[in-house]
Order: sequence, then C-alpha cells, then structure tokens
Amino acid sequence: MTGKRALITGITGQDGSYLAEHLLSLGYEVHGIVRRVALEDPERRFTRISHLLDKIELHAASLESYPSIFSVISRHKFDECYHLAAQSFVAESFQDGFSTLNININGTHYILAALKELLPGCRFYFAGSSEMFGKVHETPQRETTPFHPRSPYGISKVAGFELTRNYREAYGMFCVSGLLFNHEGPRRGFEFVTRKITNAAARIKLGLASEVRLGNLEAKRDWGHAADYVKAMHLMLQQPKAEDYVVASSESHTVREFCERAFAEVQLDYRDYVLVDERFYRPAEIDELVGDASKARAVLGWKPTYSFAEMIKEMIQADLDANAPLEAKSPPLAAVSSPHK
Ligand code: NDP
Ligand code: GDR
Repeated sequence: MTGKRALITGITGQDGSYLAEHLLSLGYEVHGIVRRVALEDPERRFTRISHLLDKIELHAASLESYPSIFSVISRHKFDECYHLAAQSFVAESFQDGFSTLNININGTHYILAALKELLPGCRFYFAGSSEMFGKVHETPQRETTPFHPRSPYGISKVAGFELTRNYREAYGMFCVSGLLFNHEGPRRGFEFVTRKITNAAARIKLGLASEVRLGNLEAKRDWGHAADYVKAMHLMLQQPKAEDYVVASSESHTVREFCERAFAEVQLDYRDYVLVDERFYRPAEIDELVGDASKARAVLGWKPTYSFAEMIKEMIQADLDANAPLEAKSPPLAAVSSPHK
C-alpha cells in the first residue's frame, strides 16, 4: 500500500476510470475533478465510475476556470496529478477548434500554474498523443520524432506538451508527458471508430441495426487496450527522473481490418454492412501511425498484455451484452486465454 494521494482530471472518461481502478488497487487515495453538471446528473455522467463512487472523492471544477482548479488543488496535499481531461475527439476539433484549443491548452496551463503556486512537489502527468506526430517524419514514431500535428486537437496537445516541458525546465517540477497511441476497450466513447464498429457489429448481429457508416477505411492506427496504457502513466511518475515516453503496441492495422475482425467475431462479413460515407472523412487525415515503445519497455518495464484480437473480442462481447434484451443475454464467445478480466 502506497498511502499516496492522487488527483485525476477526466476521471469520468475511459482512461480516468481505468486509472482510478489501478491506483485504488495500489492503495492510493484517489480524487477526481468533474464538471458541476456531471455531479448533478450522476446516473448518466458517471457510468464508467459508478462502481467506484464510494471509494473515490470527487470535486467540482471546470477546466475553463482557473479559480475552480486552484480551489481543488488547495484542498489536499496531492502527491501525483494525472491530467487526462480534454476535448479528446479529433473530428470535433475540426468543427470547433476554438473550444478544443481553449480547453486543452488553457486547462493544462491552469493546472500547471496552480500546482506551481500550491504544490510544486506534486508529480504531474500530461496526456500527450500520437496525434502530435501527425504527418509523420519517420516510422515508427519515437520520443525524438518531430511533431507535425494535423488537427486543432493535435495542435492543442503539442501546446500542452510544450507547457509541461516548460514547467519542468523553468521551475524544476516533476512534469512528464506520455505520448500515447490509440487505446480502446469496452469503455471507449461511441464516437471513436473502434467502439462505433464493435457496437454496430453487435447491434446488427442482434437485429437492432442494419448498417454502419464510416469514413476512411484505409487509415492505419496503432491500437492497444486502455487498461494496459494507464499502467504506463503511473509508472512514468514513479521514476527518479522526469522524462517523456511513447506508449504503443507497435502494431499498425487499418480501420478496414478492424471491421473485418470485429464482424467476424459475430460470424458476419463486414462488406455486407459497412458503408463508406464522405461525411466521416476529415479535412486532414493521418494515414498511418505506429509507435516505438522500446524506451517504455526498457526503462519502465512496461509491456502491453492484450493482443489486438483479444481487445476486439472483449469489446464485441461487452457490446453484445449491453445490447441484448434482459431476458436473453448473449452466449459468451469462445473464451479468451488471457488474464485481463
Ligand atoms: P475521454 O473523451 O473518454 O474523456 C475525456 C474526459 O475529459 C472526460 O472525463 C470529460 O468529462 C473530461 N472533460 C472534457 N472536457 C472537460 C472540461 N471542459 N472540463 C472538465 N473536464 C472535461 O478521453 P480518454 O479517456 O480516451 O482520454 C484521456 C486523455 O488522453 C485525453 O486527454 C485524450 O486527449 C488523451 N489521449 C487519449 C488517447 C486514447 O486513445 N484514448 C490516446 C492519446 C491521448 P465529461 O465526462 O464531463 O465529459
Ligand atoms: P483518433 O481516433 O482520431 O485516432 O483519435 P478515431 O477512432 O476517432 O479515428 C481513428 C481513425 O479512424 C478513421 N475513421 C473514423 N473515425 C471515426 N471517429 N468515425 C468514423 O466513422 C470513421 N471512419 C474512419 C479516422 O479518420 C481515423 O483515421 C483518438 C482519440 O482518442 C484521441 O484523443 C487520441 O489522442 C488519439 O486517438 C491517439
């Protein structure tokens, strides 16, 4: 048991919920920052952390308000702060770049500034992204690969990364960025392509839908499982020196291949149900991302435990269960021989 106290922003999101579980399992006292509206609508807004509510402490604050962030950080002596909250949907950042830049850049700056004033010894994690590499300058991408973001979201994450580095260099604070490649799981938001596909495949199998419309099927991504990736965040803050790390599976697959495998899990051929719709194309696409996580493997001792196939199987099973009528829960798929349950 560590006896440490951690603050997580974005605790209601996919990664926040897995990280809270992980830190609790290590004996941490876990606090989270949530929006006031979420506290007022817990049934809808706390679905990913409903099973943790009696074990964590939530504080209302907004990433848009420095005083609200300052107030939360002044309440306890936090040992570690994991800053995960963000407008995280790349496509939305093309629709409303102003909000994305405002929340993701200023929100990060507010937290760093409040920590500097109140708790300069608190270790800080920033949720950087492979989207920062964008139009890639080398393959695979590693910690030293130059950034070339292709969306307001990617630009906001480069700015957050630079702020994090600047607080480390200027004030000697322990501030690190994880350069995390795509990570998914059954708690992934429905707007992201993996969950959109697994949810659609399950619903089509159960007769609840007849098709799914997607954009660019040839985009390639390096997909891992969020439960594995949050462990790397924690490990980064336990090191003697503050450094940045790439976290990735180092395998790249097309969206088309994801469709093929997800539909095959429910014995369907994706070509009969997936339609390409121009509306889901992005003004600037990133064709292929694949990460080199050898530094995280060597220094942190981190490695993923889920394979691509295991992750898809788990997502499909969860979507079959969630969509099945109460009286007729879906039969389990063939057992996965892995220790991730
Ligand atoms: P989610 O979209 O699932 O969660 C985002 C979280 O941010 C939610 O808790 C959300 O709260 C909160 N949030 C959004 N806007 C605000 C705001 N204005 N004020 C306060 N809270 C806000 O993201 P993930 O869990 O997938 O990702 C976590 C972080 O990691 C993000 O910063 C993302 O950009 C980054 N990242 C994610 C990767 C991935 O593949 N998942 C890869 C690389 C980086 P609410 O529930 O109220 O909306
Ligand atoms: P991404 O994830 O943009 O990589 O950002 P997303 O799942 O949205 O897109 C992945 C790829 O799939 C293509 N695509 C579609 N995407 C969506 N959402 N919907 C579709 O219908 C569709 N059809 C094809 C996209 O064009 C893209 O190439 C995620 C987020 O979690 C970020 O916060 C994080 O930083 C990065 O991963 C790493």
